[in-house]
Parts: sequence; C-alpha cells; structure tokens
Amino acid sequence: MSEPTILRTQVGIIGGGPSGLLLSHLLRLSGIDNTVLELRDREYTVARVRAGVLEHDAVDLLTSAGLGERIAREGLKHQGIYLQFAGERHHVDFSELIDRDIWVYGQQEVMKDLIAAHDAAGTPARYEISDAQPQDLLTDAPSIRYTENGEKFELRCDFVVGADGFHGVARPSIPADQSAVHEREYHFAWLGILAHVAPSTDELIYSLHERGFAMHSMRSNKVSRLYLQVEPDDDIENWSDDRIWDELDIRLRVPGWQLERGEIFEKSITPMRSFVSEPMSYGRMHLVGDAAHIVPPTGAKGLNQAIADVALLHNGLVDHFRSGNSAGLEAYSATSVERVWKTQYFSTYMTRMLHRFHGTDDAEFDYQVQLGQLRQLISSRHAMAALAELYTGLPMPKLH
Ligand code: RFL
Ligand code: PHB
Repeated sequence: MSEPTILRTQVGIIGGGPSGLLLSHLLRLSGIDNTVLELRDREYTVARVRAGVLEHDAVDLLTSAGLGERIAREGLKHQGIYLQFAGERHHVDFSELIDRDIWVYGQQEVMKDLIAAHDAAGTPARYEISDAQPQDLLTDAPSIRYTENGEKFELRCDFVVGADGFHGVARPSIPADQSAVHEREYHFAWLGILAHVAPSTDELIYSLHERGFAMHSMRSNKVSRLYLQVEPDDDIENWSDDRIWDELDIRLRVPGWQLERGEIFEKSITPMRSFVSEPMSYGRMHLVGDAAHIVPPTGAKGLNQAIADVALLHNGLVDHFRSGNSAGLEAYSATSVERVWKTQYFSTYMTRMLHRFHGTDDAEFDYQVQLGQLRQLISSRHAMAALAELYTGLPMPKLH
C-alpha cells in the first residue's frame, strides 16, 4: 500500500459546518495556521436548513470577527417572542425586561458569510474528503488521515478539532471508557417548512396547542419558517402542503389574527434529541458544537452553544501558541461542559413546557400543569425576565 502524502498545519479541523468554519476563520485572524476537512461538497453544507436565531452575544462575536455586515443589513432584530396557549397570545418583551435582544438570521446565511470570508482570504475548506481518522491523540504529534480524490493524506498538526457534528468520526475515536454519554430521545419530532410568504407575525410565536406544539418563525420579510410537532416516525409524504397549512392554522389560531399561506419550497421532519458527551477533550483533540452535544431546537440554542464552544477553544489555542500558556486548553472541556448543561437545562425547560406528551399515562395531567406553568410565567415579571435572560443567551467568551 502506498504511503500517505504528509501535510502539516497547526490545527487540523474535521468538519466544515458553522463550528469548523468559524473556528478556522478566528484562528486565521489570530495568525494560527489551520486546515478544515469536510466530507460533503460546499453546496451541501450551505443547503442544510437549520437554525434561525442568533443570541445577542453571538452577533457581537461574529461582528467583531468581521462577519457582521450582512447580519446588520439583512438580519431581523427581535425584541422578544410570543408565547401562546389556550387560544391566548402573550408577548415576552426581552428588551423591556432585561434590555437585550436577539437576531433572526438563518444558519444558511451564517454559512454563506463564513464561506465568503474564507474565499476572500484564500483559505477554503478541503471539500469532499473521506475516511477522516484522527490518530496519536495522546501524543504531542497528532494527525488526521484522510482520502481526497482517491489519494491518501496524513495531516500532521499540533491539535485536532472535532467539528464534525453528531454523526462525525471525532467523538467515536475517544475510547468508550474515557467518556460519559448522557442522552434523551423525545417521543416527537418537528416538521419544518420554508415558504414564500411574508411572515404573519412580527416576532416568533411558540404555541402550545392541545393537538401539539407549533411555531411561526421567519427568514426574511418574504420567507416564513414554520414548525409542527409530529410523531417521530411520521413520514413527510403524509403531509401535503394543504394539510400542513391547515394544521398550522389550527395550532396557531387566535381571534382576529390570520395565518397567510404561500408556496412551500422546503419541508422535512427532524427527530428531537438531547445529548451530551463529556469530556469534550481527549489528549490533543477537542470537540466543538454538535460533535459533543445536541439540544432540542425549542430553545434555539444549538448554533449559539457551538459559537460559544468555538470562542472558548479559540482563546485556549491562542494562549497556547502565543505564550505557551495551556491553562485555557486544559480547562476547555470543564468550562464548556458547564455552559452546555445550562443550555441543556433551558432547552429541556422550553421543550417540556411547550410540547404535548401524547401517549404517556400522565399526558392530560402534564398538559394542565404546562398551562399552569405558562399562566404563572406570563403573570410574573421575574419569571419572564428569567426566560428572557436564557433566551437572549448566557455570557459568551470574549475573543482573546
Ligand atoms: P454541523 O452543522 O452538523 O456540521 C458538521 C459538519 O461536519 C461534517 N462532517 C464531516 N466532515 C469530515 N469527515 C467526517 N467524517 C464528517 N462527518 C460530518 C458535516 O458534513 C458537516 O458539514 O455541526 P456544527 O458545525 O457543530 O453546527 C451545529 C449547528 O448546525 C446546530 O447546533 C444547529 O443547527 C441547531 N439548531 C438551532 N440552533 C440554534 O442556535 N438556533 C436555532 O434556532 C436552531 N434551530 C437547529 C434548529 C437544528 C435543527 N435541526 C435540523 C437539527 C432547527 C433545526 C430544525
Ligand atoms: C428557526 O427559525 O428555524 C427557529 C427559531 C427558533 C427556534 C427553533 C428554530 O427555537
């Protein structure tokens, strides 16, 4: 068998999603050489429809890294959200409660901005690589073996970063007896659509309905994003466009309000999962984003937590390369995991409060408790401020 071609960089990053591309961009700005290895082609990585909400500090961080221009121009700044239940809609005004806001800006747009920045700097990811395998992680000279255009390579680096999402290869390369996995599957999924229609609301609506959760989000003044709670094994083929709009209409209805319909140009069903694998470091490999943890989307936290991981790891790597100080890298996993569990807490809280737990023995009792919880929430400034604090985001590390 032919020997692999040897390549060399300071940080080898597996995965060119938002986590990998952002880390690569920040490291380059800090003068640290790095390479991103991505399994899919570039178009595929942008085409995935996912997150829609950026926390206040996430936008500040992206802006400080030169990635804020289009967010400021095309992003939608929201002051709060609507919580709906029992046919009533209530506004939770983050700006008024705690003087913070959020931005509605699609992950697809974040990806386009990152790719444009990489292209401008002449540092695109290596796309369509396969068989990525981290190795020698417990030594000072780790590497990633991979195949590109049928040719074998070995990328030697000082550090390996696993930014390859939930189904990647980085996390499984940590021996099972060296990590703990915490997991919960939900008995429901989200059916999500994108439609060419102006949003029927100025801010996001989260609705608990007897028939299940529904949500109205958006991508722009012309594109709406909506979700329905469905069974986890449901098939998208069961959902004609009319059936989707009819169900959204029922679950989002309040007197005097009209849901506008439009052409649906994307629809899919996503299972919901909570997952944490810790520690997030193994020798010279560090995990960021969905490679280490998944939250159900109800709290809009996945991408934001990924950005927080990336900022923290960037700072640790900068300290290491600039001054030989490895304290940040050594503390990376513990510091990140602590924030991850707060994120899990909020995502679980939102998910439990807003979904119907159909089919469980306590479903009816739970539903009444959820209504009680929501009524208490919207009648208490303190409770709403607590929600606002978590929704707009936990503190994010400032870039070194
Ligand atoms: P990604 O986006 O999964 O990217 C990982 C990349 O790694 C590549 N890869 C590999 N590359 C090389 N070798 C291998 N063996 C590889 N295996 C995989 C993949 O091709 C991919 O390009 O993980 P990353 O970068 O950590 O980013 C995480 C976010 O994508 C995720 O947390 C969010 O989308 C979650 N999320 C939301 N987050 C928010 O902050 N706010 C939201 O409003 C929000 N809404 C959502 C969401 C996720 C959703 N879905 C579909 C799961 C709504 C939905 C419906
Ligand atoms: C979205 O716009 O896709 C979105 C918004 C808020 C969430 C989840 C998804 O909680």
